[in-house]
Amino acid sequence: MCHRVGRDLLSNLIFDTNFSQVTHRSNLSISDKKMAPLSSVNPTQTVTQTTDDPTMESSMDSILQSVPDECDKVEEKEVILPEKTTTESPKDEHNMQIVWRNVILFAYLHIASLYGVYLMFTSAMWQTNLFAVFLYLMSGIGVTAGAHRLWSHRSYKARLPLRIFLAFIFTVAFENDIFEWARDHRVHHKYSETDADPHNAKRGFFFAHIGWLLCRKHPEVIKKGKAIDLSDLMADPVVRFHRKHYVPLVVLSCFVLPTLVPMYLWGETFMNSLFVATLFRFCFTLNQTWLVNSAAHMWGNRPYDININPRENTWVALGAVGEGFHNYHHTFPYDYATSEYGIKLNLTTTFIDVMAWLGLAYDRKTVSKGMITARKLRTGEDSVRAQPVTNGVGSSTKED
Ligand code: ST9
Ligand code: ZN
Ligand code: ZN
Repeated sequence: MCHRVGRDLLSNLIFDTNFSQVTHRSNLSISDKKMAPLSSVNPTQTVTQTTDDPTMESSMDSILQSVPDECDKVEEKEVILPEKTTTESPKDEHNMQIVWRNVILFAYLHIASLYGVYLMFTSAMWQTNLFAVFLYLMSGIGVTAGAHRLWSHRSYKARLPLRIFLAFIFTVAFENDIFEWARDHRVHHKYSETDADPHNAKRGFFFAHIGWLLCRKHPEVIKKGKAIDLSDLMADPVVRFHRKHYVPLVVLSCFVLPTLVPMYLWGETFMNSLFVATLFRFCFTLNQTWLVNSAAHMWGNRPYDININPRENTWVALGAVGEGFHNYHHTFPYDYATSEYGIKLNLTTTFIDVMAWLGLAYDRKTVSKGMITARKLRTGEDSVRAQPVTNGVGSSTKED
């Protein structure tokens, strides 16, 4: 009884339990509402529009030229709009189930991290603090250049040694195995901000940030996720190995090695090593990643597509080694730079460029300036403010 009351209270406090489908346009301003949203177009209608559908990426590949020393420029093609989930239930029938093990572990991690911050300023050696920053950046690049831009979006290709390296530094971040991360992320793009989105930002900041890891997934996430094509992931032996041996790999890479290195290389104490280089660094990296799901889906401008909630957020981009340009990224998910501005505030893009220079990365996909400008004029917030729209944003079908 007590347990149930506590659970209900907690879920009401931290989660918006209303799962019912909210349209993509529910929080737009009055002037925005004059526009016909792209998502309202009949899904079978053919329009000139790029798609977030990750399953489109294999077909995008076929329209790309392979230019080894130059980025591929993606030109707009006629494609079918991605399916949007139609789970408009008048009343939510899903009963959210809190996973108390995760609540306790994440609560402990955050409290331990506060102690880590205290130790950073009071007793840790400067080498340990620097090492924590180094691990945050490296594991962050493992998330961004590896799980995100390579495995989830296939926005460039990587040779085997680079894939192994990316898998290793990604493991330091402990954000699930590559397959699981990429699967959830593809579902996030395809069904963004619906019940089928694992971290649906329509359910509030807390849910999008960490709450989604504290409860069982909405059944729609699993149902829609099972229909996503993931064959390319399992075809990669690095992904298969990573999934098969994930537990020992993550224990070693995220916890054991980061704790032992400062102790054995420069004589740090066990406590400083554990709380600064391991627990605080891990927690900090997680929060920087989660901010892309929460803050960058809520705060910032929308120069590319006002019909979607993801935003351009410079602060998030700074902490997430280049991943805060989220309105651009959801509009052009196959661009390896995840931004119109290339390497500006984008450490990950610099990393991939250096790897390309070394011959380890190739087939980097980008979007042409003409296509970006055309898209901004058609669906970006500035164009919408500048022009009264009478016939919906989708009225133009030719952009370049
Ligand atoms: C973490 C991940 O933090 C962070 C990801 C962030 C993504 C950000 C993206 C933004 C862009 C990139 C920016 C990067 C910036 C980086 C900056 C760095 C400085 N489709 O999962 P289960 C199946 S992880 C299809 O248990 P529950 C599944 O296969 C943190 N199927 O669901 C299984 O089937 P079977 C560390 C799916 O029970 C069954 O469903 N990790 C899908 O609801 C059950 O799966 C943790 O803390 C799908 N999408 O539990 C672990 N999903 O039985 C946390 C699931 O046949 N996770 N299935 O095998 C958990 O404990 C649980 O997953 C749960 C849900 C409690 C959350
Ligand atoms: Zn997103
Ligand atoms: Zn993405």
